[in-house]
Amino acid sequence: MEQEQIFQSKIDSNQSIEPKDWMPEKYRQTHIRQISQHAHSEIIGMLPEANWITRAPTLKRKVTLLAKVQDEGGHGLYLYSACETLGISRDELTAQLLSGKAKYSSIFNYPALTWADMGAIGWLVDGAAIMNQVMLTRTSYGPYARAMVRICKEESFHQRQGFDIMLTLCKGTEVQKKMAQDALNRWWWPSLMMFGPRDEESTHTTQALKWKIKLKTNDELRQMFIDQTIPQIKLLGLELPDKDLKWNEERNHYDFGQIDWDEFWKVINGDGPCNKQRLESKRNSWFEGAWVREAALAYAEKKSDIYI
Ligand code: BYC
Repeated sequence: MEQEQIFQSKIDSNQSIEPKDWMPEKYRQTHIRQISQHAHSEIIGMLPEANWITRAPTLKRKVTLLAKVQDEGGHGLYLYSACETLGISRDELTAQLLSGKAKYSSIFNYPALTWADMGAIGWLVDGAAIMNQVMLTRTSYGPYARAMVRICKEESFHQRQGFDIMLTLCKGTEVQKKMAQDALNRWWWPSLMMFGPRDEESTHTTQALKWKIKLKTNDELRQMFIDQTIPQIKLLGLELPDKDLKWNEERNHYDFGQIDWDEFWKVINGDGPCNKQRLESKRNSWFEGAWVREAALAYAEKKSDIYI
């Protein structure tokens, strides 16, 4: 009881919790869940964009996309390391992902159909990610908060490169502008779903706010994202992807239409457009890459023999 009070008072006074500090088991488990889901999202998130590296329209776009996908891999690795400080191994986390037990962000279960999707993903998906993750730089668990600082810097760059792709397409031919509009229409609703279920249906929010894992609720962040993005859509000269998007003077926010929550729950429960394909692809690369892990291990062992 006393330990629990000391722990909560640390959180209330904005001190960070470090790996060797006492923490309630539920706090530890909640972090393993959230940080590992986040890490898996970064790793699975490499797949839709990697699909376009070989088809990027110019060398400059190819190099930039390659660097972005590589950054996402790096984010996954910082996050797995932060998660390991809670007493779970990387192998256990990988096994949870490959078995389909672990969740990852719903957004990566949608297909990237055209080059404009590379613009929409960078702009909207990384944009939604930043809105959520800037808050996480001040989350209570130290290793997670510190990992988020660098991740956010890189995500901001990704968002700009995505917007730059959209801007170029919107200044281009009619066909290119149409492609940009189609990408916006398809990625808009899944991007809003990234923030999670409505507050009244969110299982973890109340406790997460108390422990300062979350500093804002799912609905608050979703609204902030919408308010920030509408002026950008207008600047691109694109049509709004939802006919109910209207500025509400009284609320000082944009009103928006109904999110299809049935679709959301279907996707997070494994039945979205690309769930099977994503996991299959990850499993294949894990098994096909076994020789690389074995070779790296043999090399490390050989090197440590030399230095002993
Ligand atoms: N997708 O009680 P709730 C990126 C689950 S990667 C799937 O509100 P919580 C990027 C939730 O896990 C972006 N599942 O949960 C990478 C829970 O299920 P369980 C990833 C979702 O945790 C490459 C249940 O629904 N970002 O940026 O309080 C390229 C009830 O929800 C989703 C992060 O992971 C979803 N969208 O709040 C480009 C950020 N939403 O676990 C970009 C860190 C909810 O009880 N995570 N669920 O079975 C978070 O901030 C929070 O976990 C969430 C959800 C806001 C996502």
